[in-house]
Amino acid sequence: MRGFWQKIKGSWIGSLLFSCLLILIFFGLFFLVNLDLKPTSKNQPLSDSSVNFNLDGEIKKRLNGIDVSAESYSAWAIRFGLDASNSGLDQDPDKDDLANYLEYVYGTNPLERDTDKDTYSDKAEIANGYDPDAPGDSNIKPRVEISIAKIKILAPMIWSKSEHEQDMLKELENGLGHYLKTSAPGQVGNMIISGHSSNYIWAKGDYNHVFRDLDNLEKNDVITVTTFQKNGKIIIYRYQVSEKFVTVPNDTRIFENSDSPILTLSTCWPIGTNFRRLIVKAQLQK
Ligand SMILES: [Ca+2]
Ligand SMILES: [Ca+2]
Ligand SMILES: [Ca+2]
Repeated sequence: MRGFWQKIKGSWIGSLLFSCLLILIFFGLFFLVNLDLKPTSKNQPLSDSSVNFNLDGEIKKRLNGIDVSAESYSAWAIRFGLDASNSGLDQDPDKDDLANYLEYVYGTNPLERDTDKDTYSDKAEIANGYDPDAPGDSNIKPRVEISIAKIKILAPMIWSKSEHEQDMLKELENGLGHYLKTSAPGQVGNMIISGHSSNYIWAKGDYNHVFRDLDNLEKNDVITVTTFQKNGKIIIYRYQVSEKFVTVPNDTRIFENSDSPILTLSTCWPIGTNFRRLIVKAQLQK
């Protein structure tokens, strides 16, 4: 063996073997060092993309009835710098009483109580039907559309500013009327919407017969209420018909409040008269 080493010492084969040995030692050490640095799965810190890994499926289940735009919950949480300690769907890091998943739905900042800085908190604005993300305007309400596929209706909802009949009739020229002081789309309580089933032949506006076919609605039919916020968020609330009845205009059942989000549609009935009301009640799909 010693003879072999002496034989190749100084020869080109010796240099080659020596270089190969150096390379092997170098890569061997590199591999060992890296093995050592690699964290075990037990103490591996959560990477950004795994923080909310299991919340995307959960939010889809929870938001059945409220649709939101394409950004996943995980991507949204990462964009705002939420981490494993404060990104839970029900957590409320900015303590504005609006859980993270609702901040995600409305596109508000989960780390700011008052995203648009108009002095009203995100929660207070949403609960009262205001746009929570409309900088420079504390008074803006989102544009709202109501559609009922079964009776082929697509009409704007007009936020009524008055309880006087003449003012409300004026508003009905431009769509369906949202009764002042009743609930906002998707919010707890009773949201009351009225529309014409008929009107005088000379009456102005495109919505004089909008609720003409309201009587065709049946239990479980869907009424879709879509809100369009200034920040581009489009939120779709789906209500399902729960009951339908004809009654006198001042029946308390029409105005009765609720501890869950409900929708009441009202129109004059029978068509061409003004003595009774056809009422359709619906509940927000969960
Ligand atoms: Ca919050
Ligand atoms: Ca907030
Ligand atoms: Ca605000």
